[in-house]
Amino acid sequence: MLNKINNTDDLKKLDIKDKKILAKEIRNYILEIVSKNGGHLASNLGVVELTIALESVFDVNKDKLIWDVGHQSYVHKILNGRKDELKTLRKLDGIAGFPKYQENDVDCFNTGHSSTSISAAMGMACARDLKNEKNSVIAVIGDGSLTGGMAMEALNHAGSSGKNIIVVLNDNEMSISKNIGGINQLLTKLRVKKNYTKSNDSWKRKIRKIPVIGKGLVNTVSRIKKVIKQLIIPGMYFEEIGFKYVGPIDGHNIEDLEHIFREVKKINGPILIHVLTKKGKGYKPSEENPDKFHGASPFDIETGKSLKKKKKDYSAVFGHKLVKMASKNEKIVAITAAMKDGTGLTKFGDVYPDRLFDVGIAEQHALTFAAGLAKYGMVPFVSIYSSFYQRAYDQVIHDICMQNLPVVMCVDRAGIVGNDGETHQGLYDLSFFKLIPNIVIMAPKDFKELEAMMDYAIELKCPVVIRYPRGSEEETGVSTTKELKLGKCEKIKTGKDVTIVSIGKMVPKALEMAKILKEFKIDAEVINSRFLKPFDNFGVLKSIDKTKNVITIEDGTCIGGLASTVKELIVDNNRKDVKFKSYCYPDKFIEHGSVNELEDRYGFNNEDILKYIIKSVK
Ligand SMILES: Cc1ncc(C[n+]2csc(CCOP(=O)(O)OP(=O)(O)O)c2C)c(N)n1
Repeated sequence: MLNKINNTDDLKKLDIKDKKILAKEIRNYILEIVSKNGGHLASNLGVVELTIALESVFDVNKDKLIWDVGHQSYVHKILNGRKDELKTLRKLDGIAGFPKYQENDVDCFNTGHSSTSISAAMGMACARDLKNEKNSVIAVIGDGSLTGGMAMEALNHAGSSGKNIIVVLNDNEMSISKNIGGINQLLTKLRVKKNYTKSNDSWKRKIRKIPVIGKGLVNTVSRIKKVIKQLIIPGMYFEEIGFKYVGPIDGHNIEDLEHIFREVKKINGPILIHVLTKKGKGYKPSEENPDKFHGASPFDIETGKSLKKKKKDYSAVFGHKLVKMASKNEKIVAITAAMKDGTGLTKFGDVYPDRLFDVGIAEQHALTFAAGLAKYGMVPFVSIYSSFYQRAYDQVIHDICMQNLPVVMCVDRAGIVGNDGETHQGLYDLSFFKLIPNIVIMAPKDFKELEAMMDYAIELKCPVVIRYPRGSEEETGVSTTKELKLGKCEKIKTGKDVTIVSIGKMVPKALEMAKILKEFKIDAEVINSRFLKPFDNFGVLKSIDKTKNVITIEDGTCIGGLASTVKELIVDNNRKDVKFKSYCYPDKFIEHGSVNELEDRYGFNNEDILKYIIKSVK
C-alpha cells in the first residue's frame, strides 16, 4: 500500500480496509527508520490513524494543518511526498525531524517548541477571514503541550472569537513522561466521560426535585446547576470558554475519525475534538515504555535496546550533585518544565519528592515560580534546555534579575545539540543572558567544574546562570585546582605566541590545539574564561598584551557572546596591533546533523583552526 502513496490524493483513493493496511505499513516503516536514525518514535506511532484520517478528510494544500511541537509529523511527511527521503531523517542535509515549509508547502507552519499551534492557527484563521477566503484551519496539539501557557492564551483568544478553527487534542495521557497538573486532571475526567452519562441523568433528576422558591433561590439553583454540570460534564470547561467540545473519540479508529472530521468541517465557530491515542502504539517496547521511546537514539528493533553506549553526561552529574547538596541544605529545591529525565532530576525527585517541582511544559511559569520560591527564602535550581529558556526571557529579567533573586538557572543542552536541528540548538543563551543586569554567567569545562560552580552559585546569592552541553565531558587532562573567584578566568596553560580564550565545552578543544601547536613550535596560552559575566577583562587583556594575537572558541552564536566580549575588550582598550579571530556560529539558524558534522561544517575542526593560528603567528 505504501508504494502507492506519493501524496494525499493517492491516500484519498483508498478505502478504509486499505487505509488500515497502510497504517500498519507506515508503522513498520517509521520503526525501521527511527531504529537506525534515532528520533521521536512513540509520538509518531501514536498518530498514524489520526494523520491518515485528517489528511483524508481535509485538503493539506488548501486547508492549514499545524502540528504542535511537530515531533509527530513523520506520518504527515510520508503522506506528503517525502516517503523515500524519510530515510535521511535528521541526518545532515536530510529531512528534518520537525515540519519545515522549506521542505514542502504542506508543512504550513514550522514548529519544534511546544504549545504554539493554536496561536498560529488563530492567526491564519483571522487572515483567511480578512482575505475572504474559505478553508479549514486545524491545530493538532498533545495533552502535554496543552499545559503550556501559550496554548491557554490561544484557547482564551480563540474561544471568544467565534472564528472557524479546529483544535484536535491528541490525548495520550503522556507528555514526555506521564502528564501532570490540573489540565491533565480535567482530561482524565473527560476520558471517562461516558461513565458520567448515567450519573449526569440522575443528578439532573435530583436537581429538578429541589423546590424553587423566590428569585434568589432560582439564581442560586441555576448557579449550582452550572457548577454541577461542569463537574459531571467536564467538556463544559471548553464549552464555557467558547469551544464546541466533541469527544472523546478513539484515535485509532480511522472510520470514526473521518466521520467526525467530515461533520465538524460543516460546523461554524471554534471546535475542540478530543481524540484518545496510545503513545508508542504497535511496537511493544514503546507501548510499554513510551517515555524511553519519546526521543530515541538508534536501537535494536528486536529487543528495543539502545545501540548507543550510555556515558555519564552533564545532566546526570548535575542531578547527582544536586541530590548531595540538598542533603546538606534543606532550602534547595529543583524545578523542571516537563523534562525531569532529560535534565537529570529523576533521582532528586525520588529522594526529595516534596522538593522537586515539575510544572509541566511551562518555562515562563517555572522561572517566575522560582522567583517566588527565592523571595521566600528557598534556593531554587531551575534546569531547562537552552533553547527552551528563550521562552522565559522576560521572567528572567523582570521577575528574577530586577529583584536580584538568588535563582540558579541551569542551562542544559547549551550549544549545538545535533539532530533535532534549528529549533533545538542552544546557541543563543550566552548572548541573551549577557544583556541582563545583576546576572552571573558561568560555563564549566568539565564535570568537576560544573560541581564547583553549583556550590559557588549558592554563595553568590544573586541570579546565576550555569550553562553546560549535551552529552559527556571531553578529557582535558587538567583538573580544576583553582578555586572559583567571581569574574576571574582560569589560565590553564601559559604561552607567549597566541592566546586562546574559550568557555565551557570548547576549553578541552583549546587545550588540544595548544598541544598540537607545540609540535609546530608555537607556544599558546590557554584561558578558560569560566565567567562570561562578569568577564575577566584584566586577566584576558594581560594575556593579549603579551601575545598580541587572540582567538576565541565558543559553542554559541558569534553575536553577543565570548567573541563579542573579547572584541569589545580590544576596541575599548584601543589595542590596535592585536590580531583577532573568533570561532563561533554565524548569524543564521543552524540546521540538523550530528554535533561533529556541524562543528566541521562551521569551522571548528582542528585542521582549520590550526591552519589559521600557524599562519597568524608566522
Ligand atoms: C517549549 C518547549 N518545552 C519543552 C519541549 C520538549 N518537549 C518536546 S515534546 C514534549 C512533550 C509533548 O507532549 P504532548 O504534547 O502530549 O505530545 P506527545 O509527545 O505525547 O505526543 C516536550 C516536553 C518543547 N518541545 N518545547
